[in-house]
Amino acid sequence: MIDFKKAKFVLSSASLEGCPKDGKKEIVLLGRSNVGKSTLVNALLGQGLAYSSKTAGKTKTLNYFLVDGSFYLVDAPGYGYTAYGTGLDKMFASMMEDYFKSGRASGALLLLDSRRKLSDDDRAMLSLLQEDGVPFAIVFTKSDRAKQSEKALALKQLGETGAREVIFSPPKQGPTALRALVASFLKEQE
Ligand SMILES: Nc1nc2c(ncn2[C@@H]2O[C@H](COP(=O)(O)OP(=O)(O)OP(=O)(O)O)[C@@H](O)[C@H]2O)c(=O)[nH]1
Ligand SMILES: [Mg+2]
Repeated sequence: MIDFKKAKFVLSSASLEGCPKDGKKEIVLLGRSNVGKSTLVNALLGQGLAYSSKTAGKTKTLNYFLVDGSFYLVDAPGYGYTAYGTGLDKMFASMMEDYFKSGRASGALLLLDSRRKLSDDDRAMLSLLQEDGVPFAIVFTKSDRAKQSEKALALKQLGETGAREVIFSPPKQGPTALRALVASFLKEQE
């Protein structure tokens, strides 16, 4: 059993070179800016280690959290945030492409807003995950703010993605299902 609450922040890096080199497995959180990645990291870890903000573009680096001394949860910057012009998104795209090519990710959680249509960037990220064969699950965030009809629509637009599982967050039963999902990605790669 992984003790998710036994977690610590390890490092931030804006490039692959600065990422940990100890070969521990990694689960990465992906999604547009402000979708709730850092918030989900904190929910998984049961503590406020990752910085979340009302303002989009808060996370600007790959942030590594070591969980129970055994694997890394990686909080990534969001895409689709244009306040810096397209430069940031280009940087994000090349950094994440490098990241996937490196084969570092044992699994990914792709976060989508329960109330919004899939953006072109969301679709591009789905394609990237599929092409690179990274096992992934979809987490629909902000479901506490979504109407039933919006949730139904969110599911409908997914189609065939090859996602392992689709979870609405925050889940009613707390982080248990999300933790089990992360554990299943790690187990598979043993
Ligand atoms: N109601 C509600 N608000 C949420 C949820 N998840 C995140 N938020 C809020 O959404 C805002 C953005 O959350 P973050 O976790 O910072 O988003 P992020 O994806 O890390 O954003 P970037 O770092 O900019 O890429 C914050 O104000 C959170 O409190 C949720 O499930 N429900
Ligand atoms: Mg963030």
